[in-house]
Amino acid sequence: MKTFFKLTLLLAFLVSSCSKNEKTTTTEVTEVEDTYVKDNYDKQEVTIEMRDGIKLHTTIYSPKDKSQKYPILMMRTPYSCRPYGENEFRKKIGPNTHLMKEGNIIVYQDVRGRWMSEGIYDNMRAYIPNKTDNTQIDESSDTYDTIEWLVNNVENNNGNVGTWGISYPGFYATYSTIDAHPALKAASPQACIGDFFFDDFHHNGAFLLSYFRAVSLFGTMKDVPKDSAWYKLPDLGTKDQYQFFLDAGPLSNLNSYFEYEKLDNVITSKSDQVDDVFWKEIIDHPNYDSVWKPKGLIQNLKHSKSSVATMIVGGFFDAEDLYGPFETYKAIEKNNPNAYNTMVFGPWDHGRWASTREKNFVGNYYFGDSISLNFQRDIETKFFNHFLKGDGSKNSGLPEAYVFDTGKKAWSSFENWPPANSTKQEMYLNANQELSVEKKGSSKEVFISDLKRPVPYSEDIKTVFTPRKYMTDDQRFAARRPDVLIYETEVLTEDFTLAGDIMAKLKVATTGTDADWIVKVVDVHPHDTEEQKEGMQDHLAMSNYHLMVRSEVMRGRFRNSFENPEPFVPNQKTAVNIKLQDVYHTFKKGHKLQIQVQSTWFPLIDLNPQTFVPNIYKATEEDFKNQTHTIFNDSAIEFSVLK
Ligand code: PG9
Repeated sequence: MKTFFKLTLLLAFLVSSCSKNEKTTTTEVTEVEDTYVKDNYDKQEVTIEMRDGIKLHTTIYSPKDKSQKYPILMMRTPYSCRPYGENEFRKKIGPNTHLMKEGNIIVYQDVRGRWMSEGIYDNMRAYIPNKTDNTQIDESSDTYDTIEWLVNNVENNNGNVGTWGISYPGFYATYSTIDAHPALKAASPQACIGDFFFDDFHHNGAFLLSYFRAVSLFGTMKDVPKDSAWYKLPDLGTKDQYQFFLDAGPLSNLNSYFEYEKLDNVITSKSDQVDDVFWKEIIDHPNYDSVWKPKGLIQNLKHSKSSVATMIVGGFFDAEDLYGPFETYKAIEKNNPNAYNTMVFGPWDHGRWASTREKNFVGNYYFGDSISLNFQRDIETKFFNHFLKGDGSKNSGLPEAYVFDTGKKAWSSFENWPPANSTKQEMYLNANQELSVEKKGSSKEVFISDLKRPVPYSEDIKTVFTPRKYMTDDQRFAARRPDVLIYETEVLTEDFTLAGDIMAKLKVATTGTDADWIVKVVDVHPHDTEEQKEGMQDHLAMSNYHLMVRSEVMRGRFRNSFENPEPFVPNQKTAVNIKLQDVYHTFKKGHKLQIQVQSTWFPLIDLNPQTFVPNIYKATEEDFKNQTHTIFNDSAIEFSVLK
């Protein structure tokens, strides 16, 4: 967006938000009677025919008050429009209760192949550019055909459409901007998946074993509409997922969980190994290849229409989709510099900005009151009203980048993200656990990576559907292990703010021929901290709390290419660069900045055999070997520092 507009927006927002800092009371927005929707909205269930003849189930909630026309707000979802039945009503509808109470036409749609819609599902269905006939369909064409039907058939609509969604629904909201229907005026992709090789199921090629139970939710395919679940989540029979997966050994030992007894109307992968279509994709395609690449949406944002105003929303502690929202915002900025494209990143875990709770925590860590509630009232509602009910100009009164400093616990508005006054600064991983701007002599640290005792990613004994809380967990349990190297600054004598991404430029060696490298950025709190302890697990204390601010893994075989993995040469010094997603965090005076480096992170991610094999998903017990790893002190961490 042009600088003039950015300055205007920033000024307008600062004025408006100063006047609106009054505390949102819980009663103001969250006391919604269970029957509010039923009392104030009519419900229709229709099937909308797509250009190739497939019919998609669509639920329409329209305000009973017909005294005015309303825009259409739509969420397309793989998670169901439930409850089904025209006399069954959701308790809340729309992005938030303000937009529900003001009156909008709220639409939910089961995407192709899911729940009550016809067709066959395809995870992250690849975009087809330059379609030549009606048999060529994707989520862009399905959205276009749906909007065309809605604006021509739903009574009392004002001709403007908005899309929104969190996570997978966020992916469909991003998709709606590609070859967008002219009635689409606004889209808010939130925690939007960008690419399954970097979001959710994989991080830089490592498989998120912590997503194991989620695979079947998306890999059990059906070919008829279903109003109840046709899939089942594997029951591991224990709360101790660390022990379960450690005992399970190689991933191929888990295939049996994806052999489904014959289920009606279920399409299987017809393979000799597994029935689950998605699990077969995962285990047969360990590299970033012709299966994963076309499914990545970021590359296709050059086809986004600049006529659609976008507000990308994410949480700095989102364990599921961080790559997606950051890369979606940056890709639209790059491809459509004149589009209205903004971002909001707050102190949230996955989707928490939709919460109506007064107090905002992520795991053990407290960030403040009414953060989500104020976002819903002052940002999200304003965005949609401006573009769907207002003049739709670029003068929305909202900032370009509205981001929460997770150290200071306060919002900032920037004209760009990353901020123009954020500059790169390197710090070296020196001897004596010292992290400092100068490289001191020549040294190295060595540790044994023992695959029978991998570093836990969390102290919690819990079998998850997907990971969440660990993103702000205290990292002292790891810092005190011999196979986790730590490097930290002196106690800071002044505030030190990071704003932007972090690049770990490691120089490593291993006695093996493959290895994973994990880097964590930790805010070490003073022993006498005043930080709030409320809501913290009993075995923890804020005194000396090691708050994880950011973390990431690089599966070493992919260090030079995600398409073509390479072994390490044993004992040869090798460069491994790991990009850690953006942060906005002030390490306050009296705190320390700590870097942790390790090679296992279990069972967040699967175990690397530490010997190079063609496909880790098909590795055997014999491939898994303990190795000794080395980190040299010309390893540097490049920070984006706000001056
Ligand atoms: N991105 C989230 C997810 C995707 C696939 C499996 C499990 C979770 C989400 O849609 O919530």
